[in-house]
Amino acid sequence: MPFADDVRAGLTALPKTLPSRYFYDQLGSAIFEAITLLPEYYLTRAETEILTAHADEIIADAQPSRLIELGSGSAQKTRYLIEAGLRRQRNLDYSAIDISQTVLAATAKALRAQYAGLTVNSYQGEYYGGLRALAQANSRPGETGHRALALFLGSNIGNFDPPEALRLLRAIRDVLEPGDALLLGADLKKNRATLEAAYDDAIGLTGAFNLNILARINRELRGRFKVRSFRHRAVYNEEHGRVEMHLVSTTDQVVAIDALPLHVSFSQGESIHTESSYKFSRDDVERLARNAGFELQYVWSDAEHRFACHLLRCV
Ligand code: AVJ
Repeated sequence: MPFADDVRAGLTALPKTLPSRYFYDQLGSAIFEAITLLPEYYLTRAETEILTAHADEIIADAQPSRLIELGSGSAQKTRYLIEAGLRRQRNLDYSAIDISQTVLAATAKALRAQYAGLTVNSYQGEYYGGLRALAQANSRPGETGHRALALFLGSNIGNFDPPEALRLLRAIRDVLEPGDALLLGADLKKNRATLEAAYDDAIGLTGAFNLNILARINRELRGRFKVRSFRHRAVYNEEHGRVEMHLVSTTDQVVAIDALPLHVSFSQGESIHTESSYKFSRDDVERLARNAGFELQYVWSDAEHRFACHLLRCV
């Protein structure tokens, strides 16, 4: 079981780590949805502002007859692009890749009911598996003139270390053709106070989001974490250009995880690194794009220049 294997690997490593993709069980996904409403968590609002203002322009540049979204979730922000696409042409294909079958089914149902000209295809899986399934379903040798626009929004790219981000963009590039494009949403580098507040909010939702990974280990792997004996820490690591989230042990303790089985020792102040959320400059995105086989063509930003959407053209 991947969760068990990854928990074992992360908690026996030094320093200790847990992969941030395991935040998103049913409770974690609900907490994340709530985080997007926090005053401190500006990312979702800034990206929505960009898509509200520029969807028609983005669609005019990309001219897609097909949208392919990685990590679609409820596809709330995607609707601006779907509606712009359907203003340009009567019919549009939408392929959604998401880890959650429940979310995919609900999103597909809602989108089909709302948009008559929209064909919805769902691919359940993690990004790489979803891209592979999509590529297999869409081997259309010889077909031309049907441009695709891939969507990777929300600064979800930020959770990948640079080599992994490059590998993922290359995998996206591999399912696209020259002339197709990728719209990449990325949170921008900015002052420490704004970044740290976004990941350490006043009412403690982000702390709950972080601690839930320990509660999930307790639920799914018969872990015996005393969740109250860890505290949430968020810090901007400027050298690496990333906000790090940690869970810090407030005491010396040994935690059993019965389903593995495993005993994990913590000293007081020792941390588990649970998430990196990379922040980008325009040059960072340009370099990443070029190395993955894209060319940075346009950048749209919100009024306060906190967040940017980048149109990357396949070369
Ligand atoms: C969904 C990965 C973009 O890194 O900002 C929110 C997740 N972590 N608060 C981010 C998250 C802490 C979020 N992403």
